[in-house]
Amino acid sequence: MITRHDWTREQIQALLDLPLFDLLWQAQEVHRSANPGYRVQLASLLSVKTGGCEEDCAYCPQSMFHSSDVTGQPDLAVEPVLDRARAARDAGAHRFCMGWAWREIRDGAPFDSMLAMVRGVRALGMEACVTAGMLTERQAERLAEAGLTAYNHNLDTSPEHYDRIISTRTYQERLETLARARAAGIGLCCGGIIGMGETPEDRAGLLQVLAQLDPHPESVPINALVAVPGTPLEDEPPVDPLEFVRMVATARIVLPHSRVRLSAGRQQLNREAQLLCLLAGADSIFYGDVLLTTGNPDVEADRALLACAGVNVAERTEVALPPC
Ligand code: SAM
Ligand code: DTB
Ligand code: SF4
Repeated sequence: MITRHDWTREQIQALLDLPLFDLLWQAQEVHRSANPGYRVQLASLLSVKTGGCEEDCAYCPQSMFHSSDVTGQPDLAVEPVLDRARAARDAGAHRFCMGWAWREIRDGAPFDSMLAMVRGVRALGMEACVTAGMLTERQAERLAEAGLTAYNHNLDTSPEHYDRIISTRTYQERLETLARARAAGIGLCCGGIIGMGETPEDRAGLLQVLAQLDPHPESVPINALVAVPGTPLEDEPPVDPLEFVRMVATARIVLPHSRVRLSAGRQQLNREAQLLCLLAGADSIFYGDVLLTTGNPDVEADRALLACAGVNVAERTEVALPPC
């Protein structure tokens, strides 16, 4: 399976516009060839530092610019975070992702705690992912030394649509953060959100920029906007589930070896739409009743979902799935 970095926007747009069954057929061919077997990685999320963020991302309930109910909370300490990681592992998660509502990482005690959390999660035998805004070269190196598997920093949308969503941080700054994490040897988790008033060209534009990253991000979260009251996007209409399926399928074709993660917005998808996403090549879900601040399908429902389709969870995790 050839990995390409030269997809044109028109080519990606043409994929997004294919008759649905042709798109699904292509996506399945790519998925079965690049990632044999339908295996799904279970990733659990925890917000370590919640709310009070200095950025103005229009979708985010954690921004101090918005009047959502999420307010600044004290940071969680190392031990409670590792207790949660252990519980997630025992419930079958393979990856533990931790979020900080920061504009950027600053040196000091909270960063030292972050490093301890990364070391602790790795010692539990799980992949560790951190999302905490911008970082310096040295901070990236220290995270790499602590054993961080991946840094999550999303491009969110196309370069053209971006300025309508965020004014406090540029697209270029995001690309530079990604480059610093990559240079330190950390895997990249980078994706975006649909349902923020973007055009189909913007969706193609996001996937094009992701495909230009060389190597491709190992992990690509595809989020559907969770329209949280009090955020500027609170009145955006819900994403059509088949649009979500199309975005996942196209991501799979353009980024054949990346782990495509069904991320925010799964609560708005019924069982069949989620299965179509898996059929289209999604190979990870967030597993646990909350994402960072918003809801997610409960663990039992997710286990039943995978069991119904006979889908296995990713390699290391040995979870006995209940019968359908
Ligand atoms: N502050 C860090 C940052 O922005 O990189 C980390 C946390 S931030 C909440 C991580 C990602 O969650 C965002 O980049 C965005 O793609 C996604 N996200 C946040 N709020 C969302 C929402 N309401 N709906 C869908 N995705 C959302
Ligand atoms: C990503 O792209 N989606 C996850 C993860 N990366 C960190 C976060 C989704 C957050 C949804 C809104 C919330 O729960 O606050
Ligand atoms: Fe802050 Fe991240 Fe939310 Fe933007 S997405 S407001 S940077 S927590």
